[in-house]
Amino acid sequence: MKKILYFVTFLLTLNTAIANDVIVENPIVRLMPLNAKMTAGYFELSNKSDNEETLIGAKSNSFKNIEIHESKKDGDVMQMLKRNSVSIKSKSNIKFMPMGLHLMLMNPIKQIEENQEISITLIFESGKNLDINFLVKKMDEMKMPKMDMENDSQCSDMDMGEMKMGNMMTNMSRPDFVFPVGVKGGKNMMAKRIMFSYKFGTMDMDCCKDSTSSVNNDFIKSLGFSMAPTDMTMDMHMFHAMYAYNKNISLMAMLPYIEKEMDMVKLSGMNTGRTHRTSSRGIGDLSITGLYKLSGKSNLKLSLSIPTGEFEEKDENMMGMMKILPYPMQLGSGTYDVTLGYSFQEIFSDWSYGFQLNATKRFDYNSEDWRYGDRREVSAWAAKPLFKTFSFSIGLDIEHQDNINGKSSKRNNMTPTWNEYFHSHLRVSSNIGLNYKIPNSKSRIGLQCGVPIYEDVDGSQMVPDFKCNLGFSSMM
Ligand SMILES: [Cu+2]
Repeated sequence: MKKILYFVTFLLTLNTAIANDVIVENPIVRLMPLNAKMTAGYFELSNKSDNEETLIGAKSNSFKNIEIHESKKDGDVMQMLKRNSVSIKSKSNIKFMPMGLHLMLMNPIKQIEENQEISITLIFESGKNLDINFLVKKMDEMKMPKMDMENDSQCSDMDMGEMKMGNMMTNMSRPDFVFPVGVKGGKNMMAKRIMFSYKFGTMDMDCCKDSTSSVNNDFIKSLGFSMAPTDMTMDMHMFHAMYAYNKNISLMAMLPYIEKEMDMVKLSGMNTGRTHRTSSRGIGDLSITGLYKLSGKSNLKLSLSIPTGEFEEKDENMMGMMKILPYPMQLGSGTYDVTLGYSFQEIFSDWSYGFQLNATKRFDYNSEDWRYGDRREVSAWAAKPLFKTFSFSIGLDIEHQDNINGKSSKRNNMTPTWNEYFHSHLRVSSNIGLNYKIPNSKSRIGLQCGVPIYEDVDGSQMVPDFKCNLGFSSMM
């Protein structure tokens, strides 16, 4: 059988060798698994003529689309880049082979079979067309390296999620390719890609801590306050759109819709012991973000927060009068703020890890003469794919928030939530998460929940007892 095969190959080679002064040898197509959307073609090109020849493309009745690609190493990940042409100097030859130049054969018209012959026409700039019979061969012996296709600017016409070629599973199809959903900002995408996502974040806070210890209402009363918060929930619906201008620069816009609720209790005076609920809802601050890819593993983020959120939300107080709500119940900052971020992610064959640093600087006061304090955050995580579609992650978040600067003229002294010096905190939380990559789609779902494990706060503050984020994203 093998001999026949060699003979057939020999005949094919002979057949193509006599066609021209450009000679194609060993044309083979890698056998692909059932239902795969793409495979690769390899051959050797010799230019026996006195002129340079330039290969500018290929076509076939067996594939809807063929591109010339070159695999290149970027860090430890292979990338495939589209080549518009490949020139072969006079009296020289060039090899199309695994991990190098190849014909990317996309969207087969029908399933190809081992030892089948496939006719592919190589198109040259000189007007020369060579019809070559490629032989379909199994190529298991050639291990393909992992490919980081999401970083590739050009392989964009195919459904990457469905790409299965030999031993190759792309990093991009891994559930842990994207950051855990609670990590802000994201990764650069392939050029011209658009992604929409929706994230729901919820946080529940209880009262209170002072420095590192829990304190009760009597303690808050002893500080001279006549009211104390007892419970607060914050729900955020975040709508993101992201566009990759090119493979290095992506732009992102995010608008949150925020709902807040705070329960208070009267500690002294009239109505002692009476509870009261206030709420606020509406859009928060719009953020416009640019991501700049530094390498296959890291990017820089520059984000501008635009004060579209209300910072003078009102609700009825215990006496039924409309009053401005305290700082934590506001929806926006009222200021233009800048966040600088850095993300890093390393993907190994069976796990991945990453971290993100964010620093938010607020330069100006809002029209009520106050501003939220600056903020620094670190998020780190390790993730492990459990199945092809699921990954599990554990993570640690550290946040450091400064006190409020300035004072609202409408503040009062009744509750610690109105105290500008009761906002600074250092908080460490641990979290767990799940990423799910919806099979045969470009959509993902993520869930991440965390609890604080260490807190050091200035004054008496509410502290979260848990937070969760649930996200859905889809690439166009
Ligand atoms: Cu390719």
